[in-house]
Amino acid sequence: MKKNEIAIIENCIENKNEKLDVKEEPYEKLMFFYRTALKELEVQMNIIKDEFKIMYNYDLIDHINSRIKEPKSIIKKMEKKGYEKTYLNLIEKINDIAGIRIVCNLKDDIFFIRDLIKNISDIRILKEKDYVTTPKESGYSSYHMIVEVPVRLTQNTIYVKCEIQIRTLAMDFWANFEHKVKYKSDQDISKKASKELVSYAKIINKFDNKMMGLKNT
Ligand code: 0O2
Repeated sequence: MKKNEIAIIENCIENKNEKLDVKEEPYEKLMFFYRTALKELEVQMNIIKDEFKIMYNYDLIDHINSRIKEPKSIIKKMEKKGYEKTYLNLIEKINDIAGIRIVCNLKDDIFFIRDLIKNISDIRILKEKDYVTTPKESGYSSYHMIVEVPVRLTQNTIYVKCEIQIRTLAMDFWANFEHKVKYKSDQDISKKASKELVSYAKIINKFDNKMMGLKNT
């Protein structure tokens, strides 16, 4: 187990293998860390957004959304992945309890933003998934980073995991729609509709490439 996970556990939970209970105080304490890390990340991302707008007159970032994963969604994910529902597994294995989404105009901007994030000295990069260069079978396209963000307490600093998703407005439109009708839907959609969604994702990918081409003319 990594040092930071021990640090979070020590601050919230007496027994690291204690069963997860989203109605109890340890869970509340744990969520304080994720909420604070997310606030920290939001500030940093908004600085990038404003800096490019004000200093360079460029809308690098269109908008930023953030959320703490709902308890029922956390439980569902742990069940789906077959993890025993303990606090330790929650901290170690669920990477997107705190999540931020950065939506930009152009595909190029995704990689530019990624590089800017990598240059922020106190953000640690743990993992990256490039679904932009290689979209998922579903058609889903987005750049994912799992990072650790410092939460500065009065006594010490603890690094907390957050997920960053970076995508274009077009990818965001597709993903939000598909999320509702297929990815998180309780009802199965037909094979035909599923195929259609994949084909629309391909159209969006072409559109994003063409828009990038226009920028460079
Ligand atoms: P929700 O409700 O959106 O939060 P990891 O454990 O970090 O290696 P993870 O989280 O199992 O990986 O998987 P992945 O592929 O990195 O996906 C993380 C998130 O990306 C998902 O979170 C979704 O938000 C989004 N996502 C992934 N695949 C798709 C897809 O096919 N369609 C759409 N619309 N979104 C997708 P959750 O927790 O699954 O769901």
